[in-house]
Amino acid sequence: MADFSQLREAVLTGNAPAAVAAARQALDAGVDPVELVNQAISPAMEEVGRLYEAGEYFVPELLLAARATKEVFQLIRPLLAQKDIPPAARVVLGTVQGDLHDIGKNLVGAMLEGGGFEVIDLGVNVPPEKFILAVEEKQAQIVGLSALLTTTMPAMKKTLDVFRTAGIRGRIKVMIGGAPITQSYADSIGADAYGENAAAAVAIARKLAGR
Ligand code: B1M
Repeated sequence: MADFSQLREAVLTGNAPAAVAAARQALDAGVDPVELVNQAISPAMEEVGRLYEAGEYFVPELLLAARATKEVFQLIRPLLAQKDIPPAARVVLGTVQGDLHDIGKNLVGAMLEGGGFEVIDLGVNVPPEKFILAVEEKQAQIVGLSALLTTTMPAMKKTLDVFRTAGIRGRIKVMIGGAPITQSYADSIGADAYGENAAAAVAIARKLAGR
């Protein structure tokens, strides 16, 4: 396995130029971008979250780490898109209304792209109607909802309720995820699937797409 210690360290310390340089070096050495996300970026950001919860990191450190990750994504996104695989399905992805957390959602999006899905990322604080417009416009088969706050979990239920009212629920599969989400919550609101992490999200999306 490749040595990702420099890249992990650069993300942890929020050093965007060093993170991009380490990522570029790994890619030039032939490392698969999906492996890079899985083995370096994802664990590094999970560690950043843990350090914040432990009171060792504060908001500025979080934002710097998030920026470093974002810049690495800018580098690897075109490479993920270049992979010679027909799209497994179209996924409309977003963080639900009221919630501004996007690091985990971005990881999920990058991993889905790496797994051959076409991802339409609507960003954060996405109202149900915006998901519906994107589903209609892009003829998407899967919708991915992310939430990081217990206070925005009900927005997932609301989003599903609006899908039902709008008559699109039968046409799409809905996967939900985020730190406070559980399988039982997904069952309780009638989502089709729960993804525990970005790697699991890809496997689940494949199942939902019938692959
Ligand atoms: Co906020 N925040 N935050 N925050 N923040 C949490 C979530 C919190 C647990 C921290 C804490 O207090 N311990 C807490 C929520 C408590 C609760 O709800 N019970 C919290 C709070 C309270 C808040 C604010 C209210 C703080 C305030 O202003 N007083 C505020 C809310 C803003 C808002 O959304 N309206 C806020 C703000 C912020 C920042 C802006 C500073 C920043 C976000 C920056 C950004 O996202 N661009 C931030 C961060 C970074 C965190 C923590 C520290 C880290 C989250 C993260 O990025 N984790 C977080 C504590 C924590 O989780 N340890 C916290 C790393 C990421 C890789 O993991 O997002 O879980 P995660 O994603 C995983 C899985 O969950 C899963 O896969 C991902 C990759 O493996 N997954 C999916 C995620 N979405 C998925 C979708 C899927 C499938 C899997 O399918 C579609």
